[in-house]
Amino acid sequence: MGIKIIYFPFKGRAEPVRLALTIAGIDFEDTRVTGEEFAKMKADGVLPFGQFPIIEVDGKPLAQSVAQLIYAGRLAGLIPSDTWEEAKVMEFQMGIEDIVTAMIPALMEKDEAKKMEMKKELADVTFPKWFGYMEKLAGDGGYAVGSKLTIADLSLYNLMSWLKDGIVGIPKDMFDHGKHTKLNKVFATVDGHEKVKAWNAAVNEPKKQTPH
Ligand SMILES: N[C@@H](CCC(=O)N[C@@H](CS)C(=O)NCC(=O)O)C(=O)O
Repeated sequence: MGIKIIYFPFKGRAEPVRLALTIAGIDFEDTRVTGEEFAKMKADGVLPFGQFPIIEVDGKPLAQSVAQLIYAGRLAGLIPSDTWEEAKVMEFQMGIEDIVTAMIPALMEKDEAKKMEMKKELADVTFPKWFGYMEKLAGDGGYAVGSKLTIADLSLYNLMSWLKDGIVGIPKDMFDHGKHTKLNKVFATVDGHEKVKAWNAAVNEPKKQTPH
């Protein structure tokens, strides 16, 4: 089986899939392309929703990052077999999707003054509210759900890492004020995973890039 992940040259929505496959030791082609190459693929009609990320499994395309993560997560054993636990993982996962969806407009805004205003709203209102929900929902043993690593941990880790790495206009210490103990524990679980440490050292550290 050949898996190829095609995305922009940053973590973004592709990183949890990259991490799931890395943790499982499943080989994949990590293809990172420019905006021009993306535009060409979009114009050529090879992206089912006209969006990245896209993965190809034996040449067959799969869009939508959550569908991709479910696919990779199953291969990697990062989705519980118990139906209720699986639903709880997806509950957490979709909460993360809601936060990402809420933050994208500010990152894409071109007008600098408006962009900073939108980021202030994120920092002051949106993030405290949503990460407050996630903190309540998370388990206290270092996992979002249950007592084993799941795709929800990888997605939370990815989102928190964007914010901890630093996005202009959003305090990078937002998780350091004692309000997100459980979320920080999940972050530490993933960050301390041997395969994730090796991946970060090889791939992310040399070219730290964060959304703007
Ligand atoms: N629900 C989709 C959202 C994908 C999405 O918004 N992708 C962005 C990049 S992260 C994109 O392709 N933007 C360019 C465009 O829509 O033209 C997913 O999770 O895959």
